[in-house]
Amino acid sequence: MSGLDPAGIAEQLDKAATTATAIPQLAAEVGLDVDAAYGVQTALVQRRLDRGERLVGLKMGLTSKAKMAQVGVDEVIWGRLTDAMWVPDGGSVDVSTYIHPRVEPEVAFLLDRLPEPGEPLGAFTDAVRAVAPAIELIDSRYANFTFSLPDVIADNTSAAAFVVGPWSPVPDGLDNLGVLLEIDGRVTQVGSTAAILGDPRRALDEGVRLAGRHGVRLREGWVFLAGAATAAVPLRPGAQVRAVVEKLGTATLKAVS
Ligand code: OOG
Ligand code: MG
Repeated sequence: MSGLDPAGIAEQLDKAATTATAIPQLAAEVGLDVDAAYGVQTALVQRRLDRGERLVGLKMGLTSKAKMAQVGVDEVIWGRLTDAMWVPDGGSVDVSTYIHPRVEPEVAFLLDRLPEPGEPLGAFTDAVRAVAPAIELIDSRYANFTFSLPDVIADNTSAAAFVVGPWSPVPDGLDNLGVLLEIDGRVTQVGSTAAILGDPRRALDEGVRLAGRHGVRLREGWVFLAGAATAAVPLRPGAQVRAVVEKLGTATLKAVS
C-alpha cells in the first residue's frame, strides 16, 4: 500500500493485534507524521469501540528516560485504554494472544473531575480521587518491537492490557516512591516514581495538554496510566508478575499460554 490512508492503516494495525501477527513499520513509507498518526490511532480505537468496547481511560508513554532509551523514541506520547484491556488484579493473560508482550510497572490515577490544561501541579491532587500501583502489558504490533514516533502513536502506543492494584487516597508526595518489577519473585527492574517526568502528577498535566490538542478531554472516572518508571521486560508463559510501588502496594498478573 502507498499513500496516506488512515482507515487502511488502522485496519492493518487492528488485524495485527487480533491475529497476533507482527507487521512492518509503515510511517516512513506512507509519510505519516505525528498529527496524522493520532488520527490513525483514533480510527484504530474506534474499530474496538465499534465491536462494543468502551473507553475507560488514557495512558502515557515514554514519560521516563529508561523507556525512551529502551525503544529509541524520545517524545512523550499518549494512547487510549478500553475495558477489554483491563485485567483484574491477580488475573491472568494468555500470552499466545500477543505478538511479543512486555510488562512494565506503572502508577495509575483514578480521575475525580476533569483536569484543565495548564492547571498548576498542586491542583491535580484534587482532580485525582485515588492512586494505585499498576502493570501495563505492551505489545507493539511492529516486527522486532521496533518503531518510529508516528508508528508507535498510530499503534495506540503499544497498549494491549493493564492491571490496576488496590486504589488508595493520594499520599503526600508521589515524586520519590520506590518501584519494583518482580517476575516469579525475583526483582528484575528497580526504579522510582521520580523517573516519571520528575513526578507522576506531571504526566497527568502532559496528558491533559497533549490529548487536548487532539480534542480529547479526560473524563471523570477514567483511569490514567502515568507511564512506566523502568524499562519493560518480556512476558514469558507461566510468569507471575508483581509491580510494587512504595506506600501504594502491589499489582499482580499471571501469564498463561
Ligand atoms: C511504547 C509505549 C510506552 C510507557 O509506559 O512508557 C509506554 C512502547 O514502549 O512500546 O507505555
Ligand atoms: Mg506503559
